[in-house]
Amino acid sequence: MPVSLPSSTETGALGVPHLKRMWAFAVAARSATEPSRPGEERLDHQVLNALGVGLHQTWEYLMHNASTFEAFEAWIVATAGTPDPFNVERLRAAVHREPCPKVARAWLDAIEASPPVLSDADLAHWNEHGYVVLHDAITEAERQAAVKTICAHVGADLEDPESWYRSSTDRHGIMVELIQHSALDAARRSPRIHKAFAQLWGTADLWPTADRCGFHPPQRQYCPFPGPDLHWDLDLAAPLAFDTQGILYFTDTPAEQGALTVVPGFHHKLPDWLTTLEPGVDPHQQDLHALGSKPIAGRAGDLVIWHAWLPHGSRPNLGERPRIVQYITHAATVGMTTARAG
Ligand SMILES: O=C(O)CCC(=O)C(=O)O
Repeated sequence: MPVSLPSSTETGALGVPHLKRMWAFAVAARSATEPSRPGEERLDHQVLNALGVGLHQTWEYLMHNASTFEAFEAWIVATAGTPDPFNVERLRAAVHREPCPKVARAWLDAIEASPPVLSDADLAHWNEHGYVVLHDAITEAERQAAVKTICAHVGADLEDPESWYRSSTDRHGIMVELIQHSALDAARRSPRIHKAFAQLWGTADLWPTADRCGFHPPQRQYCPFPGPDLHWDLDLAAPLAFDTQGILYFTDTPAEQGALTVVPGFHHKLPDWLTTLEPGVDPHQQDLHALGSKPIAGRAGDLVIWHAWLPHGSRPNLGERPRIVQYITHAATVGMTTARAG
């Protein structure tokens, strides 16, 4: 018997659209009666970003807890605070396919009218190579606060290499499950970063992601590189849609210090390349480095933005210092048509 899910417009005590539908989907999926919801992942993600909760964090909770919808709403408030009414109203309008609320529209118009932060040369580089570096994406004080916060969270003292390898339930390889912190909100709220993504998407009507951080110490004999090696975070079997990803370096990151690695220019090639694979062959199992991978070195405060169609990953840290980062991108409001660069 197919499970019927509530409409995205149905809300609970928090007044947040789509949340009840996500919860009902998770409950059905837990009892192995997963209803089909093609193409809803972007809306899921938009709602979670607006609430400041992470995607993995939320599904982890939903798949193991959340016996009632009220419990799910209470978990959101306990995890990320009471939803910001500005975001809730913006979300509500988007889900109801209504024009953006006036106050939000004025804020987005101001971002669109602000001077570009990516030059014509940056945009030409983006078009050709599929990645671009925004220097001084955050202030020095914000960078220092983020380093302090991440180090404290993983128990690392930058002057004591022994302390860089402490295990914790929040550390998954080089990823750190730290999302809700004011030191990380600085980048999410930054008009400079918002503007860079607005230039690439062709609209400021975007949502910053509530994503995690990274702490990637130098490789040791008993702490080998855990990955991720080159991959995509896309469903390559589904129609390909434009998307961006980003990594904010909080420390100087020379190429050998575990820098983000991409295959430049592959956004031009991916659709054709996929058609060259025999049916049933997994694109991820190919030698993606052989496509021409390149580490993207950067300075502390650089934000590297890449086209989601590029194979990308990290690499072993063969340097002397840990690489410390925040993952952040902006995604367009679901249903919006955009005039993006490239
Ligand atoms: O941390 C890195 O360098 C790679 C990040 C990555 O693979 C991802 O965000 O999907």
